[in-house]
Amino acid sequence: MAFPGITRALLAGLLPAALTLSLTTGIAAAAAAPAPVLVYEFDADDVTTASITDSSGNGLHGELVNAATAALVDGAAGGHALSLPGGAPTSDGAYVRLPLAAIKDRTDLTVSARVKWDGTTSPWQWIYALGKDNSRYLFSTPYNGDGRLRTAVTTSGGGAEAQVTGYAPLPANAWKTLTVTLDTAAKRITTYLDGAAVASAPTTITAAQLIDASTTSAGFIGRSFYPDPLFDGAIDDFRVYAAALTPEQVAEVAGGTPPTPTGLGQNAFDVRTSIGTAPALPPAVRATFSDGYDRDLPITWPAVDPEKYAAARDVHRRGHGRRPPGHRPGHGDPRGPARHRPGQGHRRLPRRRVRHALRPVRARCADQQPHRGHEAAHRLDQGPGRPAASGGRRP
Ligand SMILES: [Ca+2]
Repeated sequence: MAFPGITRALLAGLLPAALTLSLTTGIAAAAAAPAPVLVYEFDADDVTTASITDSSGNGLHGELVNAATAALVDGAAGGHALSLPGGAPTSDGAYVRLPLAAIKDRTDLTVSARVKWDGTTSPWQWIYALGKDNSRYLFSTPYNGDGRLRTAVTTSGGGAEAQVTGYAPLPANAWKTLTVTLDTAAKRITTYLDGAAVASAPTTITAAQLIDASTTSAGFIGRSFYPDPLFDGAIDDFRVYAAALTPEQVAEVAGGTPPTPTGLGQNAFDVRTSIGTAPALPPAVRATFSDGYDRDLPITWPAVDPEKYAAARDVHRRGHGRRPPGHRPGHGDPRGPARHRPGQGHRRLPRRRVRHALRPVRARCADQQPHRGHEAAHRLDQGPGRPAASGGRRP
């Protein structure tokens, strides 16, 4: 075509996609979870010894720092849990230092703990910190700067974090099982709450990259690598696995029946793309769950037939090869995704063509019932140059 840049700009349209969430066969029978490399149950511990017993058999005992301010309290399921007082990082609040072998030479990782956060909303209390320092770490906080549950991993400081964020804080004053998997095969980090995935993010970081040759500890329970407040609450059944547990294994470790989705927060999506570029279909949809904590439900989309987003090219190849004055090609346009901008040159083109090219059509869930293990089908059967589907609206 004569002016591919123009074409890309003008034909950027909202591709319709019909999203169908379909019931799949459900959760497969769980293969037994691998043995953890570190388990702190606190049941047999005496905080005056300043040592936390690893019951995994691997001897990865923890060091209880500022032990005088720690206490043993009732555990999540009988026995004891470790209560930490919180407070300023410069205070004498207790925390646990983890032995280096917990993460040294590991690739995949799962961290799981039962957590009873006291609900003090000073942000960025880290439940645990795995890694070297404030450049290389993996952590979870019940309450970030936006008041939300947050897990993040980085090897280049805070600006390079892969972040997994919940829709609310970790529920406080109740035992909750928080599990994080670092899956280097899937290249994802995922946070689970009580055995059900909250959200995930892409990352290529491995456990081994969280430390280097000069690192002497695997990090902490109850303390951040930054000067953040100490964790205020109780911890029980703290586990590290040298593997990324499957969703079924995470649910098994959490115990009980995981919360289930009860409704979708959104059942329609606007999908916009440039001609010739596969549309970025939403990877997940916010859903309500039976425990009252919203989570992301991932959507698995099949590949989109390239013809579906290439067809509209013909519309503007006919009679619109002249570059409008003042127009800047949409590809690489610093103003963001190409779309019609009145008064910036597109108006010189026949209005009907432009309007049709940019008519938005909403993607819909044909089945609004959320399902665990959901897959989605899309239907891109309505080019931008044709009338919008029911529910469509103009920009
Ligand atoms: Ca316990």
